[in-house]
Amino acid sequence: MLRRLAVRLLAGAVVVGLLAACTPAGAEHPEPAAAKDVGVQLFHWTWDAIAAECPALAEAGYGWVLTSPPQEHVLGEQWWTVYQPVSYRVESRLGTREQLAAMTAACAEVGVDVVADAVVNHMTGQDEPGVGWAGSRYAHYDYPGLWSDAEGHFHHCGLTADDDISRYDDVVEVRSCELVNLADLATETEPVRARLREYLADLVDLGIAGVRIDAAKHMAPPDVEAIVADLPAQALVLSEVIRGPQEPIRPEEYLGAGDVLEFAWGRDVKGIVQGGALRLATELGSHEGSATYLPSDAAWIFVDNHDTERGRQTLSYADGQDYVLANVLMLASHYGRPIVYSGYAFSDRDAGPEQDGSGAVLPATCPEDAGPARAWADGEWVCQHAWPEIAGVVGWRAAVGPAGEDAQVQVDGRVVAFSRGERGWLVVNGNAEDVTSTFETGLLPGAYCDVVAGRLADGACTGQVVEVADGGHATVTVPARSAVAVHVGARQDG
Ligand code: LAG
Ligand code: CA
Repeated sequence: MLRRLAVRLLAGAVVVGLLAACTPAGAEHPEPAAAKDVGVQLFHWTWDAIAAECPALAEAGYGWVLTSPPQEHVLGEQWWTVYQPVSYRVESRLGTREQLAAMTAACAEVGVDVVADAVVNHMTGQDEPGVGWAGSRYAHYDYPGLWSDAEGHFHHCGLTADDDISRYDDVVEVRSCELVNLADLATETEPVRARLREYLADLVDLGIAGVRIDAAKHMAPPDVEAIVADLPAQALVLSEVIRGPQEPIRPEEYLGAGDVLEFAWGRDVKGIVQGGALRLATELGSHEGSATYLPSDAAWIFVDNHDTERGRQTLSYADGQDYVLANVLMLASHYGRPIVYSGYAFSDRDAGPEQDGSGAVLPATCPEDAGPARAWADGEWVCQHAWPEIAGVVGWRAAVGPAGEDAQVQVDGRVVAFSRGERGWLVVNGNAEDVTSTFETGLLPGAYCDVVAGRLADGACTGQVVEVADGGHATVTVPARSAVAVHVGARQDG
């Protein structure tokens, strides 16, 4: 289903007559939409910690969680050991099979879906034999009872000196050679596909509602389609296909398997936020903007993820207020659907999360003052999803629902306002100074609480109250490089 894009960019006008000019006094406010399309990637959160967090996620307005890979993996402290599968036993340093099932049950109880990261392109990258987290023995191309070279389960591409991928402009190499020495599964063969389907079916039995397909670019689209073929129709499938401008493999090729992660959005929004012309963010993915984005209804966007926060292509928690602005723009976006990222602080790219003596990951906890201004020590859980500014706008998105016919954008210089009919209104300020202005909000008259800087607690707003007058006008101060967001679910006089 194609969602209608109703972006209207009206440069240079502070107040533009949009929506009905007057609303009858005392008209009924609409109910919040209670939409559930915001995901959150809880990178390296344990199953127990996610289970404990789900009520807060539901309360904030998140619809689903993306976990780190749940299968048995190689030993080692680095974060990326979980991307080297040893078997498909659901037993990892993030928790046991029982804990995973308990997590999906606890989250389902509060209406939050759990989506697992599925590593199905490859096995380990270890040249020496070893033992995995759950005790399974393995060698680079031999996983007893599962995969072996003798049975033809692996690719040996023979196209490069060490069988490693070297050229991303060669489709065959990208899909049949090894990604950083990781033993590459022969995903075009039926036995391999069948066993991978079995793994995903097991995850579904454990209550998993969808999968991220790790390294999808490194498998041909029919392989990915075959691997996800038996998932329930409503399951979320997120293919990870990193868009490379000069590369022949296009993310669009994977739409037959389900939805696809759009890497371009996070890369493009970084420069836009740093430059301050926030209007440009509303054009990302629209026809005027870039014809190269995935179709909106199949695209998932993100400011950063665990890979990009370790590179320089996107913003990350270390960018503080710019990161908040980018997240607000994502959550207000008419394009695609958003995934908020939440990880731990690091200065070494390889550093894993804090672990106990056995290597089990310690449960995540969020500091009380988690937010853009805090200084983070290595290993601390950054809890971006709980930063008040981000969580508040997640609640805004849940309350206003998907952008429909009533979705509008108004631009005045570096100030951009998003209107969502009578359900909500949001404004971002790309200037280095506060801006006070009178806006046409489209809202019914009333006193609304700004959920970026404040919260409605026991009927009182801890931040700015936006007084909407008859006709929808409101005079609002938008803090420098920040935002104000109001919605029908947080009315002081409601
Ligand atoms: C992904 N998407 O396609 C993940 O998002 C990404 O995080 C994974 O790489 C990659 N695919 C493989 O699943 C990560 C790290 C790599 C790491 C790899 C395997 O970014 O740095 O490679 O996981 O653990 C590491 C070393 C390599 C080494 C390899 C094999 O960095 O030097 O060759 O392990 O031992
Ligand atoms: Ca492959």
